[in-house]
Amino acid sequence: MPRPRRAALAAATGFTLVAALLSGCGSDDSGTSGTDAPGTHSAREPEATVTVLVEEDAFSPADLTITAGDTVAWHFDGDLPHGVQGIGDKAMGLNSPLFEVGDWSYTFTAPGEYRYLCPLHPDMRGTITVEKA
Ligand SMILES: [Cu+2]
Repeated sequence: MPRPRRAALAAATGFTLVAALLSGCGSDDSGTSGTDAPGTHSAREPEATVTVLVEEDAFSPADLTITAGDTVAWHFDGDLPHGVQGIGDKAMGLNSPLFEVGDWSYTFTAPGEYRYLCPLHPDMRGTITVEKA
């Protein structure tokens, strides 16, 4: 289990990123959190942040399915440095710094299958499947 302080930090980081994304694209639903207008949120699920834990020899979960617009936050907390690096053209934007302890997140806007590995430990692999929103 992550220590509460670090978990709070990760949550805050993810929220800031989503908030920045919302304001950046001029979405009209920013600032309406807390209100629940009937019929406005049934067509589309709100964006979510899903956490992948980076363990010493694996990503957990290694295979993950999300919806376009969702953010994946990788949480690093170990004794060895690890990173997230996309495999192939589709996942070219996936390229994190190396962390022993830290958090890195990426928002997936286009549907598809994104494969990645840890550049230092190529046996550590994962796949993010992004479904159409
Ligand atoms: Cu690694």
